[in-house]
Amino acid sequence: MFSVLIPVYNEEAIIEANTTRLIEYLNGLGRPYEILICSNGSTDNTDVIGRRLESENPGRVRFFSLKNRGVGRAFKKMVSKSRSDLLVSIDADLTTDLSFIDEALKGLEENDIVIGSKHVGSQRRSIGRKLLSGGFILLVKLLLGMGYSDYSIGTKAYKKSAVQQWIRGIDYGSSYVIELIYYAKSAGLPISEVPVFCDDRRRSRFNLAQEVFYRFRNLLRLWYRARVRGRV
Ligand SMILES: Nc1nc2c(ncn2[C@@H]2O[C@H](COP(=O)(O)OP(=O)(O)OP(=O)(O)O)[C@@H](O)[C@H]2O)c(=O)[nH]1
Ligand SMILES: [Mg+2]
Repeated sequence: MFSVLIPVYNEEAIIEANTTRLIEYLNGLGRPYEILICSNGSTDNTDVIGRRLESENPGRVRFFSLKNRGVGRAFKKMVSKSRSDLLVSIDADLTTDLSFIDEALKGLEENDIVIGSKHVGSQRRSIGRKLLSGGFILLVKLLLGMGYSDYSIGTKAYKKSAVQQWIRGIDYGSSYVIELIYYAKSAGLPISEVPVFCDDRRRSRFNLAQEVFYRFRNLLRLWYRARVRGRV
């Protein structure tokens, strides 16, 4: 059994069609699964549709709603509710190839984290977003000495039993990804990186200016705790 985790924020336009597409894909893999969807404070009909998807697909789709925003909060909730040890996180817009899921499950046989990377794969995203994430990846390398090339929330897979020890302390926003990868790497856990194809030209759900500031601040905090004080 494995769990697919999807954070959603105001996704009323796509959540139904994309969940249906995902179910079709997952059925084709021929192994038991559950889809966990968690919304934080969506202000459109996402929660209504999510609850309906849950009742139409009992046991297969589980929907959760939290009051406060933050993908880290949603991740924490889904990890605590998941019924399997294999967690695959994807974005609701399904802008990366679904084949990542199958690849990630194979990768988790030997690794505790699988990083799907659009930078070693290929991507169709706006130049601004490519530059921003490129700059961030470089900073992570300089400050933390970590050379992976994608710290976004989508296309990441985790073995719950391996990362559970850090879940309580992760951040409420998207920095939880880099935290988990950094903790796992520091602890010497096996991590693999696989290329993914991404075609994402829709507007981000994140406020990009705020997100850049937030990520940078958290990266500095992690660097200070890890490199200066010597513990995280
Ligand atoms: N639960 C929850 N989900 C969120 C929140 N903000 C964004 N999301 C979801 O996070 C996923 C990624 O959001 P996108 O807008 O596609 O992000 P993106 O800018 O394309 O992300 P990158 O791949 O990093 O470029 C989507 O499924 C969103 O609905 C939030 O506050 N809470
Ligand atoms: Mg997107």
